[in-house]
Amino acid sequence: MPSLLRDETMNARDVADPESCRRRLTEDGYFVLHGHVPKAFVRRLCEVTDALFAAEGDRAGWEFKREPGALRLANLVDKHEVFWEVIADAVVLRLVALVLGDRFKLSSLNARAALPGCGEQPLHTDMGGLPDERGSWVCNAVWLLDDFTERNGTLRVIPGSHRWGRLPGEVLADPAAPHPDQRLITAEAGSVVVFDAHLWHSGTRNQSDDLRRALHAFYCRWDKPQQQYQKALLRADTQRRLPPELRRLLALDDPCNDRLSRAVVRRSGFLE
Ligand SMILES: O=C(O)CCC(=O)C(=O)O
Repeated sequence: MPSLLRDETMNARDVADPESCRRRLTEDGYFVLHGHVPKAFVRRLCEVTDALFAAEGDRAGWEFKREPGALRLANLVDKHEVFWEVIADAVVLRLVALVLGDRFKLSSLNARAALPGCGEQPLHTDMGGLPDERGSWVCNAVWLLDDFTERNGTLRVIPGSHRWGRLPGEVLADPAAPHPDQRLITAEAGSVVVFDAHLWHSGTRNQSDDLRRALHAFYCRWDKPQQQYQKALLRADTQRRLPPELRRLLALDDPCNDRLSRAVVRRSGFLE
């Protein structure tokens, strides 16, 4: 297996100045790593993801939640080693640390493919969470497996909304409606959008004839429950094969995480 920490240096084009990164994550709530993932690796991720969609069929996503209008896969760390490189990407982890501080863990790794004619979501925060007295506790990294365009559905964000201390459902008459401050993030396949997941955001409608695919590498602060309790979901054989740095990232040997995550109710920002 290639090195898990695939890129030790910040992407020179996009992350030339870590202070400006921090400022953008703090002020706007998101940062786009354009063209971060090598094309061959994007192709490999697409192959494996498509094969899993085909193999899991109607059961796909059963470990978490189903979404009308989109295909979803959950528990991906258990399903192929190629995903181990996704969750451990050094550049992405450095950005996640700017949001969550140095002590964080993977909360879940899912795939989402918006179906043609579908895919619009209400504005939400992930896990329906607001920052607490320690600050932000959720951070998402959306890995684009296809270009995100206005035609196939961009990721929509409301810059700065992670600092408002309110959930969109509490404030907006219709969280699915266009918002005056919304920004539509377009980017090419292989880009990664890292965002403070208290940011109001949503998928938008896929108006193309093809699937629009992405991976969601979702992280949370050490003192919060995982969205998907990795220790319960990963097969014994997977757990045995994982290298120590990934065991740490997945909190497999963390009694505090066991207490927090064992009995957790599955929480999305908007899915029932
Ligand atoms: O795929 C996207 O553009 C965003 C998806 C999202 O926010 C979610 O599924 O919670």
